[in-house]
Amino acid sequence: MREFLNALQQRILILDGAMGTLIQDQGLEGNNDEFSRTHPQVIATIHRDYLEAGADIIETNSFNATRISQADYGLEDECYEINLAAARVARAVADEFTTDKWPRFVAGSMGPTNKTASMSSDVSDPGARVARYDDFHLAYTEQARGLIDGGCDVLLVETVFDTLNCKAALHAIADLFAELGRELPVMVSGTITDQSGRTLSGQTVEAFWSSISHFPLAAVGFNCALGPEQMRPHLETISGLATCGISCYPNAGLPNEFGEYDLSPAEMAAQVGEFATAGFINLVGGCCGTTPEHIAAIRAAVAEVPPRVAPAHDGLCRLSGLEELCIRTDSNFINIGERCNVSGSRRFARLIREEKFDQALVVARQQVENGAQILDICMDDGLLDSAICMQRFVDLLAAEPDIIRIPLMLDSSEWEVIEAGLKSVQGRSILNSISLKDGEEEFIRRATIARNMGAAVVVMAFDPDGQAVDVTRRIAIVSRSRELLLELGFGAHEMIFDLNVLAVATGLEEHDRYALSFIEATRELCKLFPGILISGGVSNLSFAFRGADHAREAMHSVFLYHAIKAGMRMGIVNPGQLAIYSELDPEVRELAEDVVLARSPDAGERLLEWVHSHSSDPSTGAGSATQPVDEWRKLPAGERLAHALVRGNDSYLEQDLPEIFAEYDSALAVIEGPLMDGMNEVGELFGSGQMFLPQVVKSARVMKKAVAWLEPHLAKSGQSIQSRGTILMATVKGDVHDIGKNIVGVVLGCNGYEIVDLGVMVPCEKIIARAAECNADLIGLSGLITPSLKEMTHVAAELERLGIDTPVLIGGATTSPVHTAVKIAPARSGPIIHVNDASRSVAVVSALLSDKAGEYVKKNHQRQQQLRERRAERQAALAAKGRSPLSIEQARERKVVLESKVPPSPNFLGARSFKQLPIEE
Ligand code: THG
Repeated sequence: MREFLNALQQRILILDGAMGTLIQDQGLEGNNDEFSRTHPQVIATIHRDYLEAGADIIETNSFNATRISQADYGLEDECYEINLAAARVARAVADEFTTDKWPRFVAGSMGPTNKTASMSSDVSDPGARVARYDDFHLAYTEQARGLIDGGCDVLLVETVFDTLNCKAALHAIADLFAELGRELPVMVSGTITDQSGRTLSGQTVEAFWSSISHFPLAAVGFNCALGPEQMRPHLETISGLATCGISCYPNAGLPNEFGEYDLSPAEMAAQVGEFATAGFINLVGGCCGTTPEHIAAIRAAVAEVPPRVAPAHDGLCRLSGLEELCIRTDSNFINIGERCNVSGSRRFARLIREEKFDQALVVARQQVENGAQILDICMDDGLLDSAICMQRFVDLLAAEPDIIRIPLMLDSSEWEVIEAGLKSVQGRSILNSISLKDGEEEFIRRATIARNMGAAVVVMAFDPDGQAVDVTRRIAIVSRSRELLLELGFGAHEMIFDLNVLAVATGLEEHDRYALSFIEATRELCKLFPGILISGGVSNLSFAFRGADHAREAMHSVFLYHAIKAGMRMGIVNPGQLAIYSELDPEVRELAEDVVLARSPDAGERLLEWVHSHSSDPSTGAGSATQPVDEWRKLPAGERLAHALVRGNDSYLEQDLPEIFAEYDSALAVIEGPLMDGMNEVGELFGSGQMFLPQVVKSARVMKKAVAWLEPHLAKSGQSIQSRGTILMATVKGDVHDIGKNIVGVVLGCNGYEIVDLGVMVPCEKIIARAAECNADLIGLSGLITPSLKEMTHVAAELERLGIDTPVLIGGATTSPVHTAVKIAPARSGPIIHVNDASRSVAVVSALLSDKAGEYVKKNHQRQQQLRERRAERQAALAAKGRSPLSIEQARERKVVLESKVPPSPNFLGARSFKQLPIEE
């Protein structure tokens, strides 16, 4: 390796010329690669001719020796041997010529195969592929192994017409090097197919380079398809970018009308000689139509010219689809489109669920049209086969040049899903995300795969203790992750740090400073690590205002205004819904700014009031100026209390409670009557989008006050608030998200339940052990990411195994009634209840802990049974349309029935010899 790299530094190295035409000249035709085994002397002679002409490097006769190409000859299982033979022939000849002063090198030729990984093989299905990443990985592993074992000095992945094929080859080579514990220099040579200046698969030169630049290449360049003249501009471009050597081996001109190449050795040498003086090249040779005479002439032309000196890396983040996206230091904020996310867009989720991928592509296109520069793709949903959906969608995107022009961000909490995406894109994508939450070893493992697959990474500010929510922890986690990535060989431009944009104005005071500390941490990190790429999921910020789009837009705009000033470089946003800070209505801007910058404790509430006073829907006007203030005071006492609860208004409690208590005559009756009615109404209003999270929390606080007032009366009648029940809550193992769980905890706590909160990343055993210890009446499992759904099912199964029938509540962003019914509930016989959101928790919990619990559980069970049946029907209907695979039973039912069960017997058994007859007979 060192010898080769030294030589590359010292002079322009000469590659050989065409092999195929010379083989034909020897009267051989057919499977060229097989001639290394059947006619090694012919191949050796060709190598000798090129070495005599002055080549420093000869290429093995193995261009098509992969199982993909050799399948045409039925030789797919012979590829290792074919490559081994090719390398041995070349090695032996190169050794004949090598002297101390002039080493000759063998480059193992690895062609593109005859298949393409990123283009469809079927006109009626743009997502179809005859060969995929894993097929290429396997084929190239075998090839590289044979070439290395046969004694090659260099590996040359060449004539790359589809960058995805090439990425699979580089990945295979990296894995093989790791296995062998030894490395060879690796070179890549792409092919710009025609005057379009793009590869066959549609990439520009810049995009091509960015897609493979993750690999520490010895050289990159172009060969085939073009003559030197047509290749020049592309060489100039890549020469200005690539931080490794540049190779070039053009055809001897463009083919004439007979398909022959006319450029004479002298003409060709003059043209490539000029590349050398222009300082474009480090290696030069010839492709189709070139002969040993061409190589000799080229050698003479460049002999005295010093090799090109590669530029140092400019430290800029370069991503790509079909085109390059270079994030320059002075680039504007980079918009990453958030809408192709099944958990972030109801519309997109429906389209994917119904397999309407063509319409899902429209969602992608709209974002590009609205200015997205990167597309985030997320298929995380408990009821989808997310990896398949990811692969399918990305494969389809590949056929939409107006969309796939931009880079992708593959967003999943499941590694296989991200991998499925990465294996389908030729461009340089962003992997979203890795984090320290599962420890450093796992972080390193995943980062290494990301690197071998050529992806930039988003690093979330998580660790085993959870999400970083303050400045100090954000900085500590980012610094440590950054250090680990640098050790792994990542450049600073290949890592993007996500500092956790979390929901503010939820009604919980501890969330108030989440945005402000994001902004502060951004500012600090930019000082510590100039040029650091900081990102975040902007729409998370306003989850508490779901349904109030104007307030959300204002919050996003204000947040971005400050975060960008602090140094935030990119963000996941809805590009069609970005308001401009200076054009915001000053009133709402001020309110949103109070919220985002935590400028006053009642900021959230005031923004809420603004939402209500600007709502066209009068039912939303809770507590707002549109509602005549004292109208509700005329209602009967019980209804007044419910109303106060719904409005989160505690100013009349003192006045109303004695009257109500007198009327109902029992504290419990008040709680279970008007108060519960109120909480149920809260649940309904929230569920239908007419109420927002902070109001739910406010209602819960009014509840708490009311219950506190009633408590002495409860005690007097032998009842007590403490006896309302103990609820154990935990975010399950593997998940660090806890904002939702904490809100539910507060809401239930306000309602007199004792909450035992085990925190985040809680293993199943701990949940079960602690539930027994604290004698929990209910167990609440929370989670935001899809792997948590499996973990919840696991907890359910464990409870079943141990014979524990404590009811389990399921909640969190990716959970759903259907998933709970179909996947979690069947894991146990005890009750599993899905709780849609915080506002529903009180109603569910009180029902479960009342004397009507049995009935409630039965109803829940029936409802889940219905959901399961409905889903089974829907699946069957989809299957009937042939859009999703049948079950194995169904498939067996439909098996082909052969007419005769008796196979015909052969005419004879055993060996028989034939007398060879003359051909005329
Ligand atoms: N960091 C990183 N990746 C992320 C996030 C992050 N990926 C997912 C998420 N967070 C960013 N994406 C979204 C997408 C949509 C919404 C929020 C964040 C959203 N959607 C509307 C809602 O839920 O109210 C959906 C409305 C509709 O159905 O159309 O808010 O932080 N690295």
